[in-house]
Amino acid sequence: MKIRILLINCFFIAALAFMVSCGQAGEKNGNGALGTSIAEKVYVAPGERDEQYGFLSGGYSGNLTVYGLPSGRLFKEIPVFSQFPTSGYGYSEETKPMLNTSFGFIPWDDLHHPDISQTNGELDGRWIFANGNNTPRIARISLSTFETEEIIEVPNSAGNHSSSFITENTEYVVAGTRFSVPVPQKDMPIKEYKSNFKGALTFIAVEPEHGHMDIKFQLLMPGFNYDLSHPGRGKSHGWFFFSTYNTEEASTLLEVNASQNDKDFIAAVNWKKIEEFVNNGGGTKMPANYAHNVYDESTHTAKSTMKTEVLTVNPSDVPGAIYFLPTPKSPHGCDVDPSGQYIIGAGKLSANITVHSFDKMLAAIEAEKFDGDAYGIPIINYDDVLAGSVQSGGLGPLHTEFDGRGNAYTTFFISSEVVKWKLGTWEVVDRKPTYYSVGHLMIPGGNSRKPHGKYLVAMNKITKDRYLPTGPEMEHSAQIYDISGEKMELLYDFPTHGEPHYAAGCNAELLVENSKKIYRIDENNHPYGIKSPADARVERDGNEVHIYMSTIRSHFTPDNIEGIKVGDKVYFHITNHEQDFDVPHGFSMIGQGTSEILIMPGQTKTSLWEPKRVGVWPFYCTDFCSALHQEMQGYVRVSPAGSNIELAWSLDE
Ligand SMILES: [Cu+2]
Repeated sequence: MKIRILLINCFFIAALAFMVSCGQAGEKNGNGALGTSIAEKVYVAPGERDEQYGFLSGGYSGNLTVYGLPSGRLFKEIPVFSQFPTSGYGYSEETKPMLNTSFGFIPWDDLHHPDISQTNGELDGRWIFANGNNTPRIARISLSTFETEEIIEVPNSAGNHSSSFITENTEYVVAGTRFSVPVPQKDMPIKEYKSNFKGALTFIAVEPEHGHMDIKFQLLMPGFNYDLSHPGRGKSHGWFFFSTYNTEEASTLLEVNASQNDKDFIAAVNWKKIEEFVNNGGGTKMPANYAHNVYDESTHTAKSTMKTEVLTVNPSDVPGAIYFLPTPKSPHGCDVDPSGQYIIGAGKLSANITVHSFDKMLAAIEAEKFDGDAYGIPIINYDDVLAGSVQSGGLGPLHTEFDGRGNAYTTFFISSEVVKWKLGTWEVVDRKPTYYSVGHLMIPGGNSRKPHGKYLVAMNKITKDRYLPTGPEMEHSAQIYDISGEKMELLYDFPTHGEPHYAAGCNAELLVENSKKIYRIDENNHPYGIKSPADARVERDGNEVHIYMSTIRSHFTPDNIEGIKVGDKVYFHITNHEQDFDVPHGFSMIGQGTSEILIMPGQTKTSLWEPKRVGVWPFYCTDFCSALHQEMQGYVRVSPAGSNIELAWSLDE
């Protein structure tokens, strides 16, 4: 019996070896990672680092995710518009004000398009901006701390979609409305949408030194839907381009009713001209109500201020500043090539890609050759602005990025592919399938004068059959392609969070050097921070108790607190006294109606606890910080509301 099994096993092993070797020989001639050196191109060996950072929007997660390229390894999730239990963002007292809006505390949004700050049209790696669609907001995230530093709400806007793209010296970040709405908002019949609703295109000035944002002006455009936008660059610097759909101004069943016109428009906005008009006292101040939230790195605390006014500009008050470029058919993506000459409009119901010429646009304006107007805004003749059309052979073009070598890459949602074509000749030179239904794509630096044309990341909406199933829901998927050669090569797949839209990427060396490793204790100006564990104490102010607490491996100071009463509001102000890279401590309290918090070295964070029951309740460190992390704990004694137990605290008593 044993011999028979052995023989059978030998036979199977021999057969298997034969099949495997056949398979490998076959693969060598075909595609697939094992047949070529593709795997090596994304393999980052243990201890080695990726070449580039990729920042992918998290869509309805409200967050931004940081990946390494080419490995596709997830490094961090940066909370922006959503509360995030992993770090306590939006739960700690210091960060709650970041999520304040004119509608109150809104701990969620739909983050779509990140864009890295630029100087002279090149990525400078200082900040990354991102938009919240739902409750219109623009955020600025520091690329030294990888934390959200500022959020400004955008009034008179809805569905903040053609955002947050920036001009080539980060003069402005724009926030274009997707939905037109009554401005100011009022109670009116929806049927009267046409000619009564307005589309606000908001230009937010960015202060050059600290990046602080301030709404400079809002253009009140006709009531179309403003979909995507990109800044002019090089020769077209000073202009901004916005794609529109629903120039029909339909208010119902847009799926049908917004597809009636053969062409919608790309709106070309000369923002320098409007800026000049505004600087000379032009525009109308309008009452508004919007939040401006700023995080101060010295006090580790955010402050929310409500603003009450916004400067609006009626396009007809600045003649010569805005033109419409007719673009077939319900254009979605609106992209500008690295030279600033070509404005690419991808009609999502079109098979071809429309390319407008900036020079031809200027010539038509000069010659005043217009094909009528829309609400007083001149429409340039389609043929007078058209540079060319890419006969793509694909279906559903959406977005275009560039490699800096004269090539453009456009995603096709319906035919699920990336198509590479040549700027100027419009000829298709390559096409590769995506798996499946690709939306945005990103080439690091692709939205600048100097793309790093080595990798392309496609962000796909549907993942089915690419990964192990995880129930009805699967994460979306990114795919990385090598675009350094004439033909694109698919290298790797990796799952993404939420519904990723646009992404931004840059070379790692741009950020690594300025990356913050600790917060210096001597620069900690948090009003409740303490410079040393010797300053730890507990103070009562009515029913508020403030605990000035220190953490250092592997204990809290104090670790035992008595004299807390039911009904108190207990603020744990915790300073992490470590001055060593990557040693956060956590804090969590039993029965706390909020998230734990994570405190970085040298940082102070505050967690609020409202004890509801008498007893002795433990707290502990949530982040594994040392071999004795498990011993990092303490107790709070809670007495009845009226009790006269004195406040007391101790360590090692
Ligand atoms: Cu710890």
